[in-house]
Amino acid sequence: MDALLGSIIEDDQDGDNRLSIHDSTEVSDFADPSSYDTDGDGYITEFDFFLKHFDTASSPGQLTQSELEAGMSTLDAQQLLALIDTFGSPNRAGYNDGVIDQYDRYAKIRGEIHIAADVAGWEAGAATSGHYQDHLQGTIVPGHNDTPLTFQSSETGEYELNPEQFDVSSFAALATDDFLAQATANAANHDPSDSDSPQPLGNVVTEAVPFQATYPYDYYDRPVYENMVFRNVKIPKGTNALFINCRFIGVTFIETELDNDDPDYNYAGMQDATGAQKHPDRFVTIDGTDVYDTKTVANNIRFHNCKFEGGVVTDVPEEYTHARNKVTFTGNSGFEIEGSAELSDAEKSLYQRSSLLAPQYSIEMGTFVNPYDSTEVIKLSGTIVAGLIDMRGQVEIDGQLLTTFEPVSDTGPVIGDTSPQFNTTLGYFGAADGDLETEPPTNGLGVIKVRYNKDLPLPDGILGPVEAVPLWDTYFEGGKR
Ligand SMILES: [Ca+2]
Ligand SMILES: [Ca+2]
Ligand SMILES: [Ca+2]
Repeated sequence: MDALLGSIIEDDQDGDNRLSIHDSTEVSDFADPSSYDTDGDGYITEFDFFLKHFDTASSPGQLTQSELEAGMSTLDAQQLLALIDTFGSPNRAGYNDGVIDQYDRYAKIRGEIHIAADVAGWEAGAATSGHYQDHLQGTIVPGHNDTPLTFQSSETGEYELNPEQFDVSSFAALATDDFLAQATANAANHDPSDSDSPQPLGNVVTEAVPFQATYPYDYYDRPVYENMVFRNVKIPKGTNALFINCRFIGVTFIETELDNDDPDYNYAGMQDATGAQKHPDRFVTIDGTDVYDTKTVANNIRFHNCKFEGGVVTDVPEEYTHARNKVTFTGNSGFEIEGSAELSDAEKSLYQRSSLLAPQYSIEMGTFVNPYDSTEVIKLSGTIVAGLIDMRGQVEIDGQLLTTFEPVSDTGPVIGDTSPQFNTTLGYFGAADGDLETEPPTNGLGVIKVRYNKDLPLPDGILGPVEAVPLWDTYFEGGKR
């Protein structure tokens, strides 16, 4: 694999991180290039070496789970097989047939990558340095006649979305109902003999943030709301709740203080595992008042086993403050918009466009510890908007993912030259690989799929940019034609 990467760095001409056996420059290191093309797709890729490495005489040309187990744990083998065997369209050849073979042509990305920076910026930048391929690995398979990788892309500028471009006021206006009144009404239906009934108010749990992280940076005392139904609800600042097995209908609007650009905002009120204050001297000033605990004005929420027949929308604070403004989804949480009996057709299409609209929020999805637990599967559809997002375990997104936070050294929450620590994380990485929150679990890899749906309209509340394409044939002046 190291030799292949070396050849790609030296000889790949088009940036797709694979070597075409029909391009003599790309395969100049190989005496007999086609002999390395195990899957017969005309390219030498990681996948060819993977197929060859694990294949045995027991089922030539096909990798079974037991063949993979020669090089990894049973759970890793199970999940890697599932990941590669079930990517893409269920109608493709070789889909979910229980083996990995030439039909399961794994690629890291199918489509195009556009990068605003130039190559020199990547190769000389403090965050990366060296060859960009050391940091951007895996086969890219573009569509027919498309370009796999474009540096200095003007398209990234055209479609750049800043937090200021999101207007969530129409959603806030829909969330008319009082949170505590709804919670109190739910709790009134508590039946001590029925554990599925709404649980009484007043239960509190203390948990780490991020939840289950090996290296949490804060702890919260969360009020627990269990087995409840909420409708068009506005969750007030400072609620910091844990919702278990709750159903949310319509818009769930999460309020937070907008004035959060003080560098101490993340730190004021931060606690250690014993509950003691980590930075008792830090505070921020909001509307002329000194606030020593910003938990009281922000909202850090966890939804466990919750279903949403509608959208989750947050206020858009000035700055990204991941310790304070965070929404975490765990358990079997997901959106159930299409089949909802509660929503009108117009509401369904509204929330399908905007199932999660959290422009400056930190979003955490999935589990840090149970990558292959069937009770830990998150399913989302539509356009997901977050400040930054971390997805671990088993997550499926059918739609698209937009993140709004651009980390800049010594600006806002980014202390010093730590901008690479503010990233979107898909899957498990250890601290040595730059994920300072956790270490990979020992029991598997997880399966994350992001399937872009180009037909999906962007969510309401985006103020721009809009592209108008003239359809000349549809307009004519000057009488009969
Ligand atoms: Ca190539
Ligand atoms: Ca190949
Ligand atoms: Ca297969």
